[in-house]
Amino acid sequence: MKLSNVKSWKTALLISIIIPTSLLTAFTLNNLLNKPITITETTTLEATEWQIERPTYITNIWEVTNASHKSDEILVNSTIFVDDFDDDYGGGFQSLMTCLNVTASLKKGFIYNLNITFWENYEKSLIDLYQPQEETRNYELGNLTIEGWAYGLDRWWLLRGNLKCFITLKAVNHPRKIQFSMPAEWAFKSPENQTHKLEIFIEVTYFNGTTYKRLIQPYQLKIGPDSNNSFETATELSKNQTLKKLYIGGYDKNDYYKIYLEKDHSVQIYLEEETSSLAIANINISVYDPNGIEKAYKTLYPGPGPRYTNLTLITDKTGYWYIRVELGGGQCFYTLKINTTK
Ligand SMILES: [Ca+2]
Ligand SMILES: [Ca+2]
Repeated sequence: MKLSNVKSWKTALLISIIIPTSLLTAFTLNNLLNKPITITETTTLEATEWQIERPTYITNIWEVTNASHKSDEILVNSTIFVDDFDDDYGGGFQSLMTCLNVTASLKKGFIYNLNITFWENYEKSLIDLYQPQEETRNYELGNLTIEGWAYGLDRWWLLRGNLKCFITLKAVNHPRKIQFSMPAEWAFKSPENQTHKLEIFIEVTYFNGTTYKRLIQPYQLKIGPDSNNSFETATELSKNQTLKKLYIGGYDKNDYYKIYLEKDHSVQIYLEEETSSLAIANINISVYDPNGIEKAYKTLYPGPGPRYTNLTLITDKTGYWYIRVELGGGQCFYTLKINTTK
């Protein structure tokens, strides 16, 4: 073999080694950066449920629902704060303004990402996230960066199937802890008797030092009318019960309740308007005996003054006694308390 031939052979060999190696290096780096992780365990927790009667007009709700999960590896806390009910979203939409908050921390390893999806099986509804990458003042990102998000806009409600909205966040620099909060306005255009159900899935993926795992916290939010608008469909109460955040107003003109009582019992019925909702109503409250005869009656009149009333009576019959809460005007959330003694 001539020397020149040896040289060119060696060069060819060198190139043939160098090129695949550089390709391999690039491929490996690329793979390390974007390699899909293998999740060895996915745990879906029990859904946290929250519901409320559907109001007619603007009113404060101010309710918090939350979920907490703690294991040997991870602690995840989440809350959904429902701020108010609005009727001015635009385009004839009503809406619930909410704020969602998630914190997660690990004993060892790191948080990999956080994904949140919103689903509703109803065409004319949407979740408005307020442009996450522009309106950052509404967001708390902590150790997270926004990878992607989308929601139905301009009345194109559906993203895919029942998926209304998603946001995907990647953890930065392998943090052991994340803290995140975001606004989400749930807007719906539907008749007043429509019940809406929204499912939210909060997914935290983490590396525990050995393997990747995913934890899913579902939420189910529901808003819709009650079904207690007649004697026949009265909501049954038990003795000594307190019910909060009941609604009357607008389309919901009557709430009926029933309670089984024996003869010669003393009954106290207390009704109070929840004035924190910034809404008040004029209410008539009546009590009927098992034969449908009215036995007690009170009115919460318009104007300032206490927004509560008490009724007391002694039962003279055994059977179902009825309470009717009737709207005089306006709207409000109210608390209803029943106490019975022999
Ligand atoms: Ca009601
Ligand atoms: Ca009702």
